[in-house]
Amino acid sequence: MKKIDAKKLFNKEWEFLTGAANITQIPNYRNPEVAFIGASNVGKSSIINALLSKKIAIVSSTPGRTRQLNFFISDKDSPNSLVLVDMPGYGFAKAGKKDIESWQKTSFEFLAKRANLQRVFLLIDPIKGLKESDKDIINMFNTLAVSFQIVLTKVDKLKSEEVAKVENQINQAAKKWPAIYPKIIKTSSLQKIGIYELQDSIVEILSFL
Ligand SMILES: Nc1nc2c(ncn2[C@@H]2O[C@H](COP(=O)(O)OP(=O)(O)OP(=O)(O)O)[C@@H](O)[C@H]2O)c(=O)[nH]1
Ligand SMILES: [Mg+2]
Repeated sequence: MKKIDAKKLFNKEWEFLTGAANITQIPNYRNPEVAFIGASNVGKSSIINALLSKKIAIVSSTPGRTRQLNFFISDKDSPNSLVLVDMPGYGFAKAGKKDIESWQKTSFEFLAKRANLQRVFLLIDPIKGLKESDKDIINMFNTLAVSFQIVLTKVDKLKSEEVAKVENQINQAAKKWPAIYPKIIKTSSLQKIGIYELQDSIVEILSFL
């Protein structure tokens, strides 16, 4: 088991590597990756910024802002580098059907065939709870054996009892999900809640590689 310092890893120089709007644009390398996925506007880009303490991913109040897979890399030339992937949000009603199909296809191909993808963090807004579109993606993770972990976002907007209720509901449903890493992380990018815990989760993944 490798010993990795979370502070060092997340305080490193991080840079935007590339964006991929289709499968041919997805970069090839062997560096470990973790991806952030979830409904449009759930807070994927914000959590990446919170993890890295810098405004590197574009955040917007307009849902559907992230329309491609965005890759952020630390220590590009080091064997210890890590890549974070900001994925396009799903369930964005205003996007055209063709666009949605194209993002879904690219996301699916990426998730299904990515050997260096160590874990996917599935972000859920507890105000909205688990939606059908979340369940669809969870089914896909279970079918493809893609390891995923659930992260609740924007917990600053709810009372802790309300967050706990959603957590319990998800834990109940999760008994039937073989691919889940069974620990829900409760976060607020705005108030920096749970961000260290999420960093520790990522460090733990890397330390076993
Ligand atoms: N209150 C609160 N608002 C948040 C938090 N995180 C994100 N937001 C807000 O939620 C909105 C969407 O955030 P993004 O990070 O752009 O969400 P996203 O999932 O990347 O969205 P798409 O790229 O459109 O799929 C923005 O207005 C953020 O300011 C949080 O922890 N608390
Ligand atoms: Mg985004």
